[in-house]
Amino acid sequence: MTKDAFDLVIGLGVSGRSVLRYLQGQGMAVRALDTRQALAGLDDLHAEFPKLKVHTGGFKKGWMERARRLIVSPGVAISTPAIAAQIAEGKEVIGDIELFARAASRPLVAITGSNAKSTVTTLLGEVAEACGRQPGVGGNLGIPALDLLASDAGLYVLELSSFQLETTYSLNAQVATILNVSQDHLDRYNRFSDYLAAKQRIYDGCQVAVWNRDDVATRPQVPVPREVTFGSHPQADYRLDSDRNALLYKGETLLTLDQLTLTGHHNAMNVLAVLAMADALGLERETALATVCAFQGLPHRCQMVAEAGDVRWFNDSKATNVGATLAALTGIGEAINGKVILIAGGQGKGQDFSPLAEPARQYLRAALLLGEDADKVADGLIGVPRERAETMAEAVTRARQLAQPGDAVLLSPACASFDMYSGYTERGDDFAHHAREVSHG
Ligand code: UMA
Ligand code: ADP
Repeated sequence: MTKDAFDLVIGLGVSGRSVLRYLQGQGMAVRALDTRQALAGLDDLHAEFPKLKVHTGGFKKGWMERARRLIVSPGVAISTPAIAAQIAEGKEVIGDIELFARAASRPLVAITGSNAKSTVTTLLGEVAEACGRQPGVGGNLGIPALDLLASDAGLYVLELSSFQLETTYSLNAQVATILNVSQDHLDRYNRFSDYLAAKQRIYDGCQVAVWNRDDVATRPQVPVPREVTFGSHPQADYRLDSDRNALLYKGETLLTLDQLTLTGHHNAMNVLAVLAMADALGLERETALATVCAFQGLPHRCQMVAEAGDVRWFNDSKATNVGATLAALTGIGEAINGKVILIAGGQGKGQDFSPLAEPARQYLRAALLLGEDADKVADGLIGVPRERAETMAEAVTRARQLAQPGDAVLLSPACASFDMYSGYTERGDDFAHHAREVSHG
């Protein structure tokens, strides 16, 4: 290595900063850049890394050319011309997960999918914890992967996004899964097949692939030593038997659905995936079953936030794509006696909303649509009464007027929130606040 060789970290958000901590801890020379001119938290950055050379406001050409390798944050597309040019020159371009995979000395469980990643990652982490394996849980969720290396974990459970997988080459997970695939992030990918290909990278070098027998796109497209399946398909190893309302493993009943705190078909799938992975890791079955039964789910995922006048209010703000909203609409629609009033809309990310039309006709009393792509969502809900709302407060007030006893009001936007909020948690909190206000006066 030449005397002034350096790694260039691109993107100074949560993951970029974890990369800086890790590389500096390894004694590596690093520089960092962010294409945003006015980068928030620059003072904190300088306080944490006093000697770091930082550039903001674009890709500094000289640094891009001279860097030994580029460590790119997940939110920065590697198809960006300045990065693509370096790839074409043969430069190594990787992300934080690749650095993590090269350094981790404990078994790794890698979890991706269009939906359910956080739920499944958290629940598997809880199972591993209850089984005494001291898991390090993070990745796209919570603690960035490289920060987990500092703790004394016995096992890593990582949620991985397609963006992270794009820049990962040596994952070699002990257990890897794609939970499900539906349209998402089409503002970043030119074709759906590119998104799928990124997800499939999770199986590279894995020991056990756990895939969804109901969703063929989740099946590994590379040979893997062992495959285990879950789903409602008769041939799934871990199977939901809807006639018996039970979860089975190769015909043997593991538990009945009424033992679970979680509800809905989608959550039954999530529990099956967790049990399949727990078995693949050799975790104790009885402890795993007790843990999944007690799990109450995460906030902002079909979470009941208010109930009054026989109307229930559900916050599913984390539904940022059509697949998640379909699951919520069907799950809640089937579970209640009345109808659903859906609050949806936001940034549509180039999705096709028409898959919502049929369940919408079946379960909806009305849809109230918010945000930048409200009209596009409305176009997908043909045949259902639709109204536009300018604010969450307006949508909630109107929902209260429309709701009849036995109904549910569901915030499940099928869209990102950034046109109106800092993120899905702020959107969900806003909904919950107004829902409680109109419910309880
Ligand atoms: N930036 C640039 N140029 C660009 C784009 C971004 O310089 O063209 C800079 C921004 O100015 C900002 C920084 O990059 O300073 C942000 O980097 P980032 O967008 O990669 O975000 P991080 O803060 O590093 O967080 C990332 C994940 N974000 C994304 O993938 C967009 C976090 O997932 C993850 O928790 C974190 O790493 C730790 O691993 C968030 C997410 O929304 C929760 N993920 C998507 C999802 O779940 O759908 C994939
Ligand atoms: P992710 O981390 O992949 O976004 P989450 O667990 O945070 O996953 O859930 C995101 C959204 O997907 C929530 O709205 C949740 O209700 C919904 N969801 C959870 N499990 C499933 C599933 N198996 N299929 C479809 N949608 C799901």
